[in-house]
Amino acid sequence: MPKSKMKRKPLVVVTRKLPDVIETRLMELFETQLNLDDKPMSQAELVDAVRKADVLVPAVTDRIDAGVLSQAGENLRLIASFGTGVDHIDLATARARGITITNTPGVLTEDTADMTMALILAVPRRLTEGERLLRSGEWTGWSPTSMLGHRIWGKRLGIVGMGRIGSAVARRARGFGLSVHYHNRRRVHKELEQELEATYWDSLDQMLAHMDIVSVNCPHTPATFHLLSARRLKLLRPHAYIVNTSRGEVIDESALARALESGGIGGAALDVFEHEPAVNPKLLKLDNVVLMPHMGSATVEGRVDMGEKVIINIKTFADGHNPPDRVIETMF
Ligand code: 8YV
Repeated sequence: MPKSKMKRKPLVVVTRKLPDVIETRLMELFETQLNLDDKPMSQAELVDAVRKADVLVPAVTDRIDAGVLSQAGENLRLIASFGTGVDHIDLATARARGITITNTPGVLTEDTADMTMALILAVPRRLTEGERLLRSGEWTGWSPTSMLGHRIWGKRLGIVGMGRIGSAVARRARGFGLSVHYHNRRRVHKELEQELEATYWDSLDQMLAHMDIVSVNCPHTPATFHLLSARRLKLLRPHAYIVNTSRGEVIDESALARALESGGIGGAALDVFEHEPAVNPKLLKLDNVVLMPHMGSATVEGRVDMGEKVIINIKTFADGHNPPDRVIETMF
């Protein structure tokens, strides 16, 4: 918790290139060190950053682990992360050192849900496969039996994690005629369940065994690491599709690649990977897999809104108040 207003302009170190309008405002308000080349920082460069900064603005590509945090200077009071997920930050070590963590929740919900819906459509309807065929020059024209996919209307969608993004996916899915099912740590409020016409499954195992499409929308935490394990992937029906716009670590990626290769499941659409930017080479070879380079929230509007949140969090903190988007470990 901030004890008092910062006496001078805080030194804010930003680890990645942000939208120009955000960088300009950061420089107006604070003493700001930008990363105009956008070259991801090494662990040694992150250590340098936390040694001098009053405020660090990292992103998902920075590993702010105990090794980095243990070398932070006394001045480092706030980590205002540019993004919603905070699995790249060692929250316990930060708390022990009295460092406040903020994130940018809410402003990328709709964009991420749009991407999820696009991926829910992309695999059953073979969108990227069709595009590849056309661009290859091998398309010989329409035929009654070519490029047949599967209808999604009337199918069952199982959402793993019914938070903001999961709910936004559910709203879209209903418009496409999918029936909505979900598994969550806690059952959501009755009103929300009714609005979404969503069926709650206490048992993830049971839900997986009955779904046509599964969408992963929970955060990555120690409790959700490999939540979709090799054992659970085997519970899915052979025609089922998996969509992941959350974090790669929630699915055992090697087990998923094996299941896709062997026909254990019907297909997958992945925007996130366990070892980004590396992607399991088996996945790259499969036609029933749609792969995206972590662009679920990649809209101009979303990035500016995220930057605005970062600024508000830093400014509020520097003025001696509790920033609006403080991350409390139990939230994740
Ligand atoms: C962001 C994300 O682009 O906010 C998140 O958790 O996964 C992404 O959509 C990224 O985190 C920015 O740091």
